[in-house]
Amino acid sequence: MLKNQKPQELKAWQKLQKNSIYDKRTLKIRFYEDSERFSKYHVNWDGILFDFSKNHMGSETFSLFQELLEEAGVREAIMQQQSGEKINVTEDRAVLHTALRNMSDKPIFVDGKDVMPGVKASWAQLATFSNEVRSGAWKGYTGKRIKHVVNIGIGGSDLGPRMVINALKPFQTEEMTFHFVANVDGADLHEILKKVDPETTLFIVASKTFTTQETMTNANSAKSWFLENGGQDADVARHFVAVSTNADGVAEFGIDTENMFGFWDWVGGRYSVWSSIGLPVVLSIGFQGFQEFLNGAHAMDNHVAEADWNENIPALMAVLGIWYRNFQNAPSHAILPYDQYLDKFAAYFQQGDMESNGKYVDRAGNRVNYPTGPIIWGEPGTNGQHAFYQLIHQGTDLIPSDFIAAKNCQHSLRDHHPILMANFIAQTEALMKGKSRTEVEIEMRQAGISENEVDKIAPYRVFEGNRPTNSIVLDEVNPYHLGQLVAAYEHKIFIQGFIWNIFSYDQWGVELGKVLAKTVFNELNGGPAHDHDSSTLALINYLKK
Ligand code: G6Q
Repeated sequence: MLKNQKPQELKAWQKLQKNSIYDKRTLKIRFYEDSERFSKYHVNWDGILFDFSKNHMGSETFSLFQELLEEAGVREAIMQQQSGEKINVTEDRAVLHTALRNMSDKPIFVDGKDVMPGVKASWAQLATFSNEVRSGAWKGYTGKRIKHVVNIGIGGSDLGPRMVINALKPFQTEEMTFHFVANVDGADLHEILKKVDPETTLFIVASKTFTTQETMTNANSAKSWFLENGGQDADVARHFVAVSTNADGVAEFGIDTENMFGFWDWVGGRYSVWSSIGLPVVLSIGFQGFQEFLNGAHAMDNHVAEADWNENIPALMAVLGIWYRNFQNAPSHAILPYDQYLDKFAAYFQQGDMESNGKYVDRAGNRVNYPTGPIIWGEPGTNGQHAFYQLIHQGTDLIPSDFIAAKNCQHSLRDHHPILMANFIAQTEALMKGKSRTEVEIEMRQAGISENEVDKIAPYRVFEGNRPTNSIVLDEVNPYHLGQLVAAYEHKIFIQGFIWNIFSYDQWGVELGKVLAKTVFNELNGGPAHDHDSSTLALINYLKK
């Protein structure tokens, strides 16, 4: 069990509190005073450059970060997680997505049983099935190969494969197209069904519980569509497979459990892309590619467990996040990938982070009196520059941001890449430096603007700067480096949740949503009325009509 400790009682936390008050030098001054700043505050490890020098910290803050990680016992917590302890206390489960990418020979025990043979068996099942489908040996009911794969799932059973498939498009087979249906809004499935045909489509029904209303509704509609458009009951097995932990539910739905890819209760939904939930990824890039993805994550698992704090990428990301959230009042954190293939990355970690650390009850069951998980948001650059960056540059909130880029691009339009990279670098520089009143005035005078106008407009054109950023540069977005990157964020989330003294691996807020809708649904369908407030009641009656 992870220890229960109030962060404010840690000495390092108290020292950081003081440090945040007296060391207010701006980033610009810090860089001016210390020409070695970049060399002190970056990590270059295994194809990833992590530059955290553009952050509000000096050498004292940096040592306090390390002191905090040490005093809190983060090293031990990581061990507890990776060795299969039941750290998800409210659900009485281990948290072992790291086992899904355990490429070492080390066994990992849950309730006295090594989970690795099961993990390896699932790899074998994924490899065999994906080889058959990718090669065309797996045929649809009219003897044609599979050309479309439709993943039906939501939340953790959707966002992971969706994000990875997008990120690794350059590695994708050209034989198949991949589609995702998540929303119970029929429009989602309807639009996909317009693009596919029953003879060549494989539906993957992905649901850990196999009870989720949205997924079951979409799966049933997809099955009806299949049967109404030429498929027979006996053909379902060639066109529907399931990824789940619930064999009974799968059988009841009518999918042959031979065609079921299992995983375990110790895999959280939002951490499940490494399991059979990654099936669309395996079909897309092949099992070898998937293993590279796992390899990258495994390397990061070792890195977080072993690297010294001053060069430990996830640990540094975590304490920097705590620094801004708890000591500088930052309500949100932006993830800004300068890579179009990573266009779902921010959305993916919006769930990963907010569902994990959006909690106000600590590990002792008490309400916390300090902020926990920030709002996570973001979009790829450069698009965001023409939209919400305004608020990052000149808004009233401090928004620490992660800029993610790749040194080498994965397309042939080579001229574009230096432009993209120039924008990424220029933004981090501008956010850090800002533009002073004097600079603005000189610029305006040089442009021949009248003194009167300079006086009037100059204040609006001033940028305070001093906006912190991390820059994360991968050699390229390939399966290995993507695996590292995703795992780095996962570990960051865990370390933050651990220090905040909350349980990062349950999601009672999500469970609530799953139950609430059922009551209202029954009422909308003429079921007995429940006691509601006037607004809820009026809405129900309005939609009933
Ligand atoms: C993830 C959450 C949630 C979950 C979905 C789908 O950590 O628990 O996003 O993944 O609600 O659940 P099923 O996979 O059980 O359908």
